[in-house]
Amino acid sequence: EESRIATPIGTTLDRFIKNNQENFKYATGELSQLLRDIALASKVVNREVSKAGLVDIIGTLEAHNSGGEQQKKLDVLANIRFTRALKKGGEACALISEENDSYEELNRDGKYIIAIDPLDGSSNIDVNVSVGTIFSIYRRKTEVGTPVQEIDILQKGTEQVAAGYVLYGASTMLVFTTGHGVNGFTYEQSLGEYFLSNADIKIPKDGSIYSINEGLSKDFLPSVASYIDWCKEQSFNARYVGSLVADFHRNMLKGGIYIYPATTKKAEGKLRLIYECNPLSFITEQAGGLATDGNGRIMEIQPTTLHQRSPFYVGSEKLVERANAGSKVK
Ligand code: AHM
Ligand code: MG
Repeated sequence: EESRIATPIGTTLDRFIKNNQENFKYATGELSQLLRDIALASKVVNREVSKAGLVDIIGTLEAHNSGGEQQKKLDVLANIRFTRALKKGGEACALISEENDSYEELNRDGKYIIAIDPLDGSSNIDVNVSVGTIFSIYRRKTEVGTPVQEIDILQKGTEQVAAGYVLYGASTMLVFTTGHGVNGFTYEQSLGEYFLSNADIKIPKDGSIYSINEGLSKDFLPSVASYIDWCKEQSFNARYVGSLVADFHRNMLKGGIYIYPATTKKAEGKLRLIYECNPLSFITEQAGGLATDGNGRIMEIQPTTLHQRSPFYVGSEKLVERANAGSKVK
């Protein structure tokens, strides 16, 4: 049952969470706290990302004072920031991160599992192009206080209670859902606050943008190749940043399709199911769009390993439906 958003544009994230308490499942305040923890860590990461071009300069300056503390890569730093915030918060019992081979146990008394890609698209940082954080929140299946089990970790996307992303772009945004629509917040640096800027986001049902790495076209399957030909016949706009959150965000607001397909070389595509595809799929569906692996719904895939990959088709309903239909015809 849909609850309306009880918050006007311009309210702070904190107030939004308070005003919409009934939209935060289980309403115990823990999920709200988790989102606050994530928001706080994202501000720290934002500060570091925005200084990225100065790293070498500041690094040499600091080497004078602090005895040359080793400069860490930003994706590693982001992982540390988010892990620390979630550990301190205490609500999470385990963390799955792109940066770690296996999951990390946090607080056994925590009720939630977090999956995160702390800094996606990090190869773009060196050239001052947008990057993002993607996250997903699940309830644990096993009893609180006991060790985390595989059934807690390997949950389907349909089990998500919240998901979101942070886009470190021209301005920094936090976009998330708790299963009651999607809302976007823009960060105001000097005040250190996120303000509601995009309430109840809906993906246009149709669109005219396609986003795919066409450099791989020699390895495309026939269904993908003919779908892309169709996009060109329509004179669609090709837009591809190569930073998933940026490509996703643009298509969600403008209408379009993003595809990271299976190729003849990589049958599973590139993107990771648990902390890239699933959170963006939850947001997409909440915004009225579709997310599939070229066949079925992403969120119904049962994960079998932590870092498993999946082909990813996401965006406007009509476009994704058509691409899907194409992959079913032989
Ligand atoms: P990463 O997690 O190693 O940063 O890779 C994920 C990124 C996405 O942000 C982006 O959509 C995709 O890889 C681009 O891949 P490609 O360069 O193959 O087009
Ligand atoms: Mg990634």
